[in-house]
Amino acid sequence: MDPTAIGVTVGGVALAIGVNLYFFAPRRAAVVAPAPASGPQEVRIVVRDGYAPDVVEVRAGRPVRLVFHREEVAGCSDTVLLPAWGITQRLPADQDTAVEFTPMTPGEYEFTCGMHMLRGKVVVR
Ligand SMILES: [Cu+2]
Repeated sequence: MDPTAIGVTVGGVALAIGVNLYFFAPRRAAVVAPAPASGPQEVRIVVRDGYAPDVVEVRAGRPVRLVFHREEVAGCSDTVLLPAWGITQRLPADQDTAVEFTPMTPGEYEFTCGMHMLRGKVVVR
């Protein structure tokens, strides 16, 4: 390959990586819940065309409180399911709704909307 072809190839690859980072990285960045000396590890999650953040990292053996704030009226995001902890919770629009549980076993646990289209996960460490 001549230098121009190499330049175009490298540029194209860099652009592809950049586009992927732009679209996927922000939503995949895990938020690590602060672990206070007492009280639950709390994380706020905005619900609008998905969950933001959609990956939440918490510590095992301590209570967790996820506060969902649903910023949309339509769609099936009106219910969130955390099957690992037997939680099915309605999320009224434009307000905070908290769910609480205590994860005991490290692993990755999915949470979804009522029809399993919107997805997020709790990473327990
Ligand atoms: Cu859904």
